[in-house]
Amino acid sequence: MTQNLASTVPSQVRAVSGRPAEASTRMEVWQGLSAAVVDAIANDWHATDERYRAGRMEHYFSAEFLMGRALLNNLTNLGLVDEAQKAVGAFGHNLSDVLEQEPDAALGNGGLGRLAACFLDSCATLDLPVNGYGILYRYGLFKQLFDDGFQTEHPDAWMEEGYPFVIRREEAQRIVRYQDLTVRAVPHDMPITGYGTRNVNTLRLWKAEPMEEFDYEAFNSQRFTDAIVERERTADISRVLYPNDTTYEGKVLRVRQQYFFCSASLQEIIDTYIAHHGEDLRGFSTYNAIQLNDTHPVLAIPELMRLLMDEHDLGWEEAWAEVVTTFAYTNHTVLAEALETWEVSIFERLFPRVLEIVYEIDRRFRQDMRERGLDEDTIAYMAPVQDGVVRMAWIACYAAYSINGVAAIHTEIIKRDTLKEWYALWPERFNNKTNGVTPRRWLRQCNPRLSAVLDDVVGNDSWVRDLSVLSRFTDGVGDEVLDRLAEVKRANKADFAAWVLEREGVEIDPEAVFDVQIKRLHEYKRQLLNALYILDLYFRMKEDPSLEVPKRVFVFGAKAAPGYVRAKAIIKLINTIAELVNNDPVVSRTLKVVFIHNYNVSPAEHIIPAADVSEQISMAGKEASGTSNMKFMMNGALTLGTLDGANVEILDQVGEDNAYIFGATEDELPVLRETYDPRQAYENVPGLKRVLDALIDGTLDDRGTGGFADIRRSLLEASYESADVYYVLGDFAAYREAKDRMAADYADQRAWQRKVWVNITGSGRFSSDRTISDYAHEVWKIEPESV
Ligand code: NBY
Repeated sequence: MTQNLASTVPSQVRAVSGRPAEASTRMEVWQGLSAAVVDAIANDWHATDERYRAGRMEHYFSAEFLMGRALLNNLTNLGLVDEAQKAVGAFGHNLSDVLEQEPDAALGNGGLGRLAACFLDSCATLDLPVNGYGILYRYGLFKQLFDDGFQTEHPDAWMEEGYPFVIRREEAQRIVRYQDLTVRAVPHDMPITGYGTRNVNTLRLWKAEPMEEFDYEAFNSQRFTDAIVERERTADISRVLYPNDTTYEGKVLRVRQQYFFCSASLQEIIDTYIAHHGEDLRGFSTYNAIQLNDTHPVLAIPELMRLLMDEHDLGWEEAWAEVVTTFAYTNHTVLAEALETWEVSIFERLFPRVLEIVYEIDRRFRQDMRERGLDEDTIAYMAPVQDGVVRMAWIACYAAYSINGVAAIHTEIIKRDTLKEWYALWPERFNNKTNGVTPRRWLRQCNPRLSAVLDDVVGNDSWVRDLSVLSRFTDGVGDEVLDRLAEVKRANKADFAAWVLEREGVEIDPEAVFDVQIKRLHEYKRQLLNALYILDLYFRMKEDPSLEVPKRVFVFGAKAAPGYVRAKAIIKLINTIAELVNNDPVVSRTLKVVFIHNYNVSPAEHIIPAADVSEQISMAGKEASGTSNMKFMMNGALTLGTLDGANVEILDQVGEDNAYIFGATEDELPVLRETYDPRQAYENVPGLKRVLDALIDGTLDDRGTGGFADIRRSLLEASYESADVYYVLGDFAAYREAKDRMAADYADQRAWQRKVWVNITGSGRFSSDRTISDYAHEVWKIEPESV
């Protein structure tokens, strides 16, 4: 860095606003400061790119990157926070107000998209030659508002006011051809800085644009509207992120999106290969590995076959030899409804050549399997194409050299159930890579107070690049450190309370236990279990006003997929319970319920540092990993959870005394299910009848939508096999016991802070740096390259 921000920021702000810095708006200051940051890293960014392209690289293909805000993250990584504060202070602005101007880049739904973003941060910090590839959605995940407690969705035009952290690379555009449409793919690059390194990696997001600025013929022949319509068809491709986080939808536009970014990215990777290693592409996989983030980019498999054969003269065998040594596949779910399949007719219409290649993969697969002696039923089950449907996960399993789950228990489940036929054939391809989260954003940046304590305890900030150093300090810290932890949490809770008051208009007491569940709304995640607990507690307090209940604040944040009717009814239910509790003159002195609207990355940065209790209560076996559980742990919240996903490994780290684990386990559930009768739970489990009846007796008003009755029916009155699929009533008693006990334990602050410290210092394993270095060594076979 040649110049400091004090000298570059005012001129960048002036260039944005056309006014003196002093007269510029906060938004203009955000723009100018951001531009100054890009200016500061430009040379290193270019040097990193040149260096990486010459050697072996890993390319992370993902339809989603849930990046959140960029400016503070970059300032933190570059060690420029204080300098930036002074630079904007010099003309009368306050850095934290400026930072609040920034829109979130919400180009993802939830965990899968945020994982991709954490991975990029770790790759840059570890100097690893890894680029991300995805789509520059004009509209990110919808903005959520509540109208009378009902979710409404609104467009998120996140770049419309200008966004300095994406740089258009006109010169690097590619052409993507569909049977019915040819488009330009224009790359837009985001710099990915690391902590304590000069390397700057790249996230390349492709935008679809029409081949010609105007279709002059159409305009001239007075078919003006036809010409416009054609332009819009192209722009449609990168217009909007699909807001489903589990159920897949066979939409033509979605498969167009997937092919769009896969084809453009592969073309670029091939061109880079040729520039450095010549025209003979038989060495492609020597220099390139591609990680497929779930099945969304699996079209890259037949597309790479097509490019190698049709455009670069390889034969089938030669091309396939490269493909099966290039791709690695990550599975993120065991839910059947999430497995992507596409009707053959869609492929026929969009890319017949790709379909032809898929059929040939299918033909060779069947032949291969017959030679191995598999029976016809198994072959039909595993085949890439069957009954007019292309199955993306099966193509991935057949072609990928590595198949991984995202937590130990999840990997065992995919080996045992979801992908068992593939595991039987190629056990060596299967491996586990337990997820992680970046300690830069999720600790250093969002929790400066706790970071200061860690700096003092460790003696330096080395923990930011190697979180595992904290484990050396688990034992042997004195009470003064525990007292400081308590002070930090209190201060964070006070900040959060002010933020909640301003944003949601609800007053909460920092003395209360802050109990938080933030994640996409899904029945398997069981926000309903939490809601029923709160309602039951409310009734217990009404029934017995002398009951001793610790002060509590229940915090929710969750978006529901717009078409997921029951999930939306659960949101309305929680908001209705919040109203009941918060407006009760007596109960509201002890309990408060807050539903944070429009939950996203930047709200998470306010919420997590203030949490005492981390709700991770999915039905065992359903949550592949979870990643907020890790963020909470790092920030000193204790887990209230089932033995699911990465909770299992958190428990391994901290021990039973330092987490609150309850409920049926994954191996118990099939047995329990055989005799499970939710009606019996309803009749016999204390409190359940009362809360379930409140859904239909007028206590809670769903405004005539029938949503609450449907929720009740889903638990009790559906057909015998499908009632309470997620075992909400089955786990209710255990949950209530654990949650009551946890709140009571909070009173002994010394013992509580001791548990908190064990969690913080035991969180090293859940840094995405650990995850990424495992991928780098075991799957990608890449080494650090420092500029
Ligand atoms: O991936 C999540 C898992 O539920 C969570 O347990 C895990 O920690 C996380 C990272 O591995 N999955 C997830 O977020 N999935 C999606 O967001 C998603 C998005 C789109 C579609 C399916 C799932 N889709 O079919 O379009």
